[in-house]
Amino acid sequence: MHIAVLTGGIGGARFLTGVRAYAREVGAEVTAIVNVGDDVVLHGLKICPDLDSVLYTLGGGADRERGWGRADETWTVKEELARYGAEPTWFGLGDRDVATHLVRTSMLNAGYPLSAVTEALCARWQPGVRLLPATDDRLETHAVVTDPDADTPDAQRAIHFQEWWVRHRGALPTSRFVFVGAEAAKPAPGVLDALAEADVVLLAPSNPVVSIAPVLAVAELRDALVAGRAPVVGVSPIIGGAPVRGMADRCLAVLGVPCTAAGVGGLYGARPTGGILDAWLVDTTDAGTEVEGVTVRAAPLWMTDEAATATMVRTAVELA
Ligand code: GDP
Ligand code: FO1
Ligand code: CA
Repeated sequence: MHIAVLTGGIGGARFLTGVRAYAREVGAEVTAIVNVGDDVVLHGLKICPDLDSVLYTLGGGADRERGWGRADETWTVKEELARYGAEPTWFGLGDRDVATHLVRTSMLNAGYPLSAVTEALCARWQPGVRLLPATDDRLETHAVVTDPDADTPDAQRAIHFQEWWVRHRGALPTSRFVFVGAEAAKPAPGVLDALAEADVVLLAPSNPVVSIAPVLAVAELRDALVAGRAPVVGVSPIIGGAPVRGMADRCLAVLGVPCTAAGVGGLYGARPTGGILDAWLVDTTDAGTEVEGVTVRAAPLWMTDEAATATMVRTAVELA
């Protein structure tokens, strides 16, 4: 059996530990197709937060509390950069993490595509699943915000997702998100094959607006998902009307979508009517949720540990 998973960072990484455990039980192969919309170049270094969250989590090197970056991290580079006044000071690169960005940036500068670089990083971390960036091409999430510091009131400008998320904590008046480069972006090598070979496609309980939507913004990827033979099963990141962690509520508000399991299910939509879902897994708290044209099932969706998460994955696969 082949399982393909569309995923973002922290929530997706945790979900993938359960997918990996389930896959080991049943002898399945797993390909994770990871969001790159969060990626950014800072201090000359290419940083891929979602790929790294997945890599470190599956490789046993993640900081469990923080969710992003390395365990046992130190911050000398960050302190020294601040002493130079090197901007941005609002984004912290840990010393261990910097090594990853140095290796990645050197390889990219030498001409390797991101997918090849990711494969090289996996040689160290042995994540136990195949990790593919959604695309090797430039695809950056930007937020169109009303700039509080602008001379003209109501002046809109687009800022990088990291500035919106980390610096402003998603609190600026925001009219929309744009996925810069998405029109021209092609799926990375292996992505279309993974979708074609998949017996089931799972949407991790990742942020639908800024983790899953940028992946689906790659038109050929979305088309392959929609036209594919594999059933598509989504897992809700929203439980009882709130995100389990993070700011999905702020992201959904920008789209005018209710922060509920039904709201996110409706945003993804049913495959026969232009959406992507065949089935939608919601938490037991949200039992009774209905999404038009989609099979909805309720099961415990708290990813408290690997075993609970693997059980949740089994339910999702069986729902297919
Ligand atoms: P990010 O890219 O680092 O923001 O991480 P993702 O987009 O992959 O995942 C973030 C989402 O994971 C958030 O919207 C959370 O609500 C969701 N999430 C985190 N923990 C859990 C959990 O235990 N259960 C469920 N269902 N969702 C979770
Ligand atoms: N998130 C923060 O809130 N503050 C940071 O300083 C920060 C640094 C950082 C460095 C590397 C990395 O891979 C991720 C980092 N994150 C940081 C997390 C990241 O900005 C977001 O959580 C994700 O992009 C949302 O998926
Ligand atoms: Ca993300």
